[in-house]
Amino acid sequence: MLTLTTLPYGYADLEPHYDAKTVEIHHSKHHQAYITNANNALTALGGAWTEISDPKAIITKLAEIPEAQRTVLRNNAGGHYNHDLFWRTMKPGGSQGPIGNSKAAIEAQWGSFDNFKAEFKKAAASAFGSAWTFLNKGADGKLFIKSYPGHDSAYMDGSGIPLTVIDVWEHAYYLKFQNRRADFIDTWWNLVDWQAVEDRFNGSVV
Ligand code: MN3
Repeated sequence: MLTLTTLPYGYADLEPHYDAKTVEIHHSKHHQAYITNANNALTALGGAWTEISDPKAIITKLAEIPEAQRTVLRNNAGGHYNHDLFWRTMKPGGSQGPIGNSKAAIEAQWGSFDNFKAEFKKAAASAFGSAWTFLNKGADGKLFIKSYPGHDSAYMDGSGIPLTVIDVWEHAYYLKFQNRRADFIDTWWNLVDWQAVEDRFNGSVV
């Protein structure tokens, strides 16, 4: 069964960029609800399905899931995975910017970090409704920015490996930013853990 990941920082530790109340509700209520819903679906399937503890084992094999629970697991195991990635690629105080191989790949793809940020912000700001915007490493090794609806990701269509992600569902920012999603995106850059992105780019953490 899936379990809620303990955050590697306290709820208030992403302040002043990400407020403690939103982080607490987002993790302990929203993220937890996806896990509860996914576990209910795994229980309904029974057998070996209840032994799965890694959401990636679900979202990379959706076609193998019996149809009766496929959509609920797509939405909720996807929600668990995406939130984990969101939490794990932020850190208190953030970091200076891209490093190493992922930095070189960003510059090769977009010319500069600033150009990449502008393209990423454009994608995240314009993603319709409840969505996530990812930086992915494609199967060909090239980086790409893509927004996905609901809790989908590149793992679901096999197009690549997610490196980092911003949650732009309203619950991710509404308490502090209300309708100003663009301001939340601007603020999120202050928290991105580029060492974590580099580790994922290099394949040491997927
Ligand atoms: Mn969320």
